[in-house]
Amino acid sequence: MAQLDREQDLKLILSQFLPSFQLQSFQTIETGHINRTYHVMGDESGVDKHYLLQNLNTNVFTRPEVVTHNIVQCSAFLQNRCPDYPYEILMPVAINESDQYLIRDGKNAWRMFDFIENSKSLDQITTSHEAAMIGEAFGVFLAHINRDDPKNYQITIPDFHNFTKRYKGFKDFLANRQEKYDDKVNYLISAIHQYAVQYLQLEQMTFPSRIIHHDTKANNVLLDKESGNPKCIIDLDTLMPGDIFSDFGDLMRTVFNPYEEDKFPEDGKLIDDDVITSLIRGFLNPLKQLLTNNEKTYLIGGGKKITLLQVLRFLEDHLKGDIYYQTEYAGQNLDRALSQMFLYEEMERKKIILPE
Ligand code: GN1
Ligand code: MG
Repeated sequence: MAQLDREQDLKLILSQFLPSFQLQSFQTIETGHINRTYHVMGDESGVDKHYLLQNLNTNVFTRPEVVTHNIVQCSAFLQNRCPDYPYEILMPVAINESDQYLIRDGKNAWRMFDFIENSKSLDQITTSHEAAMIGEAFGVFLAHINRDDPKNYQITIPDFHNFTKRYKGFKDFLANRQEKYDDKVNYLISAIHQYAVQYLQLEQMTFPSRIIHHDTKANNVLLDKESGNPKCIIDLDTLMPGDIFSDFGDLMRTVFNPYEEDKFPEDGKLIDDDVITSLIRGFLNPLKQLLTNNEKTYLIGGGKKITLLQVLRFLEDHLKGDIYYQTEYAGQNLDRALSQMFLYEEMERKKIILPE
């Protein structure tokens, strides 16, 4: 879409949220693979204001009202019931001071947040201190939000991290195709089959239902630009009941990987051991009281599952013609799947253990 058309669109949406806001400029934020996100800057009754405006992907989030319910439930709980919660809280902007937060226009769903100033996020972690901060940020978030009852949250994407169901779906999908695959795809398919067995077994066990973020990439923590301390947990779209392994798993997947998501080389190595230890300690410390021994025992194994699940999801999307994740070039989902598989195999080789 041309820049001018986009600007007209954004103005129209913004006028419905905040009639007195005058848009001056905007920037597209490119980090997510699913929603379209804009940093909008302008004037509101003489005051300079910045917001984050998002167009939700309704093919993925088919019930945006329910996504909004979960976010508002979480943010209101942290605001009203957790006076000791140390970070900023993302509350969506209410439309014209109502208790509605979504603008629907056919298939489109728009929502808005205050822009968190003086912050930065890290796509790659390079120091133990950074890893400790990221781990702690999610640990603290989970410790607080799990004072609430998981029953207050609805499932927005059923079986989102259910390996058993996704693996079965993947096998059925392959069985219904008569394709010949190239070497890379064949390697990925057979490696997925090989590593899947342990996770099918793990998922036979029952673990407590937790309120979890479900997308704990390192860059979903905003850090203070100067001090580097955690400032805000963002991207609460997939916040819903699940197990603790999902959230530890996406931390392993993103913090242990010194490369971009689609660039882990075949002979790549994980981040240094002390960074790994710092992440784990940072995450577990705030959760000492909450987690059961069983959750701790299976934390690393359960966490690794998320990287393998991601291989499967990227590969399936590649084979289906890139219908789910946004891509910047043809073949990117295959690159993502291969990179995540090399990362996964490095985690297997490394035999990560919980520090004392
Ligand atoms: C998607 O759009 P983004 O980057 O927040 C995906 C996550 C994946 C991630 C992989 C709803 O998140 O599950 O882990 O890409 N979100 C959804 O980088 O599928
Ligand atoms: Mg996300």
